Amino acid sequence: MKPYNPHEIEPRWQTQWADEDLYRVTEDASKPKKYVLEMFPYPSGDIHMGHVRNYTIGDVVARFSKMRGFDVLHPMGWDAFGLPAENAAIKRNSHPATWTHANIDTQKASFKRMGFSYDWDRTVVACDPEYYRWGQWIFLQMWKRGLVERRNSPVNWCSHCETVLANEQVIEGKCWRCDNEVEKRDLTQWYLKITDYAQELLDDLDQLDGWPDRVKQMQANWIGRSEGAEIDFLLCDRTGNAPADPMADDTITVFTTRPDTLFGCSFFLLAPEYQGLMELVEGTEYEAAVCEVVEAASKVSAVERAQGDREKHGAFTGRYMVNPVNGEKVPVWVADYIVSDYGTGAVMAVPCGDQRDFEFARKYDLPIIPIILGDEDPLYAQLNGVQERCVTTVDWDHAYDAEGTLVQSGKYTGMTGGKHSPAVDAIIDDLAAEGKGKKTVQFRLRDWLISRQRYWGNPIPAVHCPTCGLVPVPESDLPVRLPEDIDLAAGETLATHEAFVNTTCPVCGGPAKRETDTMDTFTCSSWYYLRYTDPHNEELPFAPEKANRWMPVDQYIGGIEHAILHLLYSRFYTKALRDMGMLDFDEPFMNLLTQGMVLDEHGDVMSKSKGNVISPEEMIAGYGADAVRAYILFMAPPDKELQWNEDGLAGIYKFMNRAWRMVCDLAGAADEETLFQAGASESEGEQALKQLVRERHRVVGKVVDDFARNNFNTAIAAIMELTNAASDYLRKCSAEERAACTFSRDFDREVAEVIVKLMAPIAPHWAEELWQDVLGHTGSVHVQPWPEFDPEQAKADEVELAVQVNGKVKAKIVVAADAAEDDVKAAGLASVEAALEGKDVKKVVVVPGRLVNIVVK
Ligand code: ANZ
Ligand code: ZN
Repeated sequence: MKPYNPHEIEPRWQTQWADEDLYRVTEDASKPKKYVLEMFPYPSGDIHMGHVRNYTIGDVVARFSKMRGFDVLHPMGWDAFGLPAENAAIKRNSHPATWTHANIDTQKASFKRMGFSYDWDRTVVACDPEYYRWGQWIFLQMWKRGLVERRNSPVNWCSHCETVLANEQVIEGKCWRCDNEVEKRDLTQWYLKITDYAQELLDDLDQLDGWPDRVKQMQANWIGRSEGAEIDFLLCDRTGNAPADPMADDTITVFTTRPDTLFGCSFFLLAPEYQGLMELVEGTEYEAAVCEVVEAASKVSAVERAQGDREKHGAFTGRYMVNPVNGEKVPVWVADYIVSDYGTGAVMAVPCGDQRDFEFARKYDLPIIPIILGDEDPLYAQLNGVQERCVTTVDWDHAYDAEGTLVQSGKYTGMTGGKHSPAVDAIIDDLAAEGKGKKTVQFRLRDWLISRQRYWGNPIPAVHCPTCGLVPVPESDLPVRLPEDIDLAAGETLATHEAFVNTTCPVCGGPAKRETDTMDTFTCSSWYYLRYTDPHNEELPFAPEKANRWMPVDQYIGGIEHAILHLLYSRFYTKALRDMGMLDFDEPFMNLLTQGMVLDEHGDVMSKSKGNVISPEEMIAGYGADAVRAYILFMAPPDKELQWNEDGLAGIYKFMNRAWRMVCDLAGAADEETLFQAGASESEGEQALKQLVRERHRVVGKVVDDFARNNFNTAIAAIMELTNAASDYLRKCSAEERAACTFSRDFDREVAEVIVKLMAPIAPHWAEELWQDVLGHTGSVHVQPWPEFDPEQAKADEVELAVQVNGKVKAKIVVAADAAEDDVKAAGLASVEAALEGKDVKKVVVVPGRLVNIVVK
């Protein structure tokens, strides 16, 4: 018998598959399509276990789908723009393209060693002008449709990366890439108006049944829809008098989700960045204190400032606003927990109902007027039904933010207040009738800032002309190519590269300057999955009919770190392209699997700095790629963490050797042409054979179910059970006994083939060698149809049930698999007769196939 030698067979099959072009996409419209996609990697060089896990999962799904009769698209590419390449180039005094392409080559070789079934002809490389050209084209179409805007506003700046960042790239106030504290700067930048799609991005999460709830929840929170109202307050003049002309443009509008609390507004807050704040205090005694707060706030990120537990800082401006419901004058303060880019940047502070306002009021000794109470509050008896204000402060230790009864609230007194309460509607309706407010919806989602001040990205196709202004580059001039002759190490940038910058205006032909910002690399990853459907198209980013055939992606696999960033941006791009008539669906990814992390032996995250990285290449060198694949799939459900354990890998390797021998034995037995005839006795051997027949059908059915639910670990466990049954059969069924059975000699061989096919998606080289060399087929196992199974034959004749008395197992019984429930109950009761002596049986419950539970008193 031929021994299993992964190091010999793996490279051999990899070469042969490539020579045969086995994984070329067929585009066979007669079959149902399946698009299996793993998030394309950043080409950082070596692959790590996270890659191996991600791409092994995708490969199993792709191979299984193909054997199940689907027309499969399973591509791979490289998210090849970005800072690491640029930084590496500066350090090495070379070009980012050199570093990037070298890494792509290394990584691609590793992927080949893993035996992944990609159609390499469809590779997308984001830094390739043939690809980024179409990213520019899409940008121009968005511009035409009003989805592109260039505007000045405070932005997130990472001084370490020397570029601005999108909101999504600021994680708890820090740069997502380098962990540096992010600062605010006022800059003119390019934005994509993702907020135009805020409502749809939220609503369509409901279509995504195949996404983890956690990811949908994170997106919903990020989009952050709040229903509320905008309410206008009048600004008093510097002497504190309300403006004589009530239509004066001295109004400041607030956004509130709680208009029902207007009678409890005891001060008014502006964000430190609020436009016009300085005007309010200019030249007054309050100016210095206000400036101090503004100054201090500019050093802390907005995200951090908005966090509830942070100490709040503020200063009085000396000015007053008029509360529109009762004409009361309330003082205006600047407060650092108010952020400028949410709502209007102005807030009506209601310390009795809002915890942040409550803390601020306590710190600065401002009134906390009780206007909403729960009936358990001691004040309730005193104030219930009282319309006029008589109590102006409380001794509470925190705000009351639940539903309650309005008190001291004029004609609204007695109504139920709280978020979405009747009082909210009543007050908004009245204010709206007087022209002082209106219902609105606020989203937390901001427009996507896409311009970056770095070289290694997709150039924004725009020209600044002194005569014509900002002009898009004509489509026929695309791509705007990155200049190759740039000396990054010497500090050269696109902005200082004369040959790049100086151009002519496409409108007037006069001298003009190119835009020198490049696009966020997340623009590249927002549509690459569409390019795979038509990768060589030279007329368009993709032909709509191709994308519409393959899309949406049926199974997408990637890390949870993209729960918001990439997944939200891609959903936006898809919707924008749909509205351009390029696509006829709403959502790009139907099913999303976020794979769990691979941790080291101690459960720690692997990192180069900790020196605990387990190298996939070393593991492949030791056990072969197939064992690494099988191990990764077997050790944990794909969405759970996986703690590395080399003994486990060795265990899987042993199993593969055992199963290999089993297949060889079964194939050998078939060669002997042993004929099975009618069995006479219920011998051990015949039992083992019966069991193997059942297992053969049961396991095929189970693997189909498990694969469909991405439960690869339990599928492999089932395949192990099948090989155990086969081994039992070979051990117990002697040659003579085989000669006394009804089964044909083909059965041994059938079992061998079933095992090989079930393993094919998991261990592709192992299976291919057995299929072609040991079982003697010509043609690849990977294009064979999946084995059939008969659920009837999978049924056991008899099943063993545990018998419990009050939850404790007391006996085991064996009953016919199709026994009636009453018979099972009777058998169960009989088996524990002694234990039931003198007891009162209250209830008998049968859990089919598992147990009989008897409840006694
Ligand atoms: C009065 C009020 C009373 C509020 C009350 C809350 C409770 P969400 O739910 O997140 O949308 N707010 C509005 N703009 C703000 C800004 N730019 N910075 C900080 N806070 C701001 O939050 C809406 C509430 O957050 C608004 O409703 C406002 O406070 C505050 F019992 O108005 B509320
Ligand atoms: Zn940074």
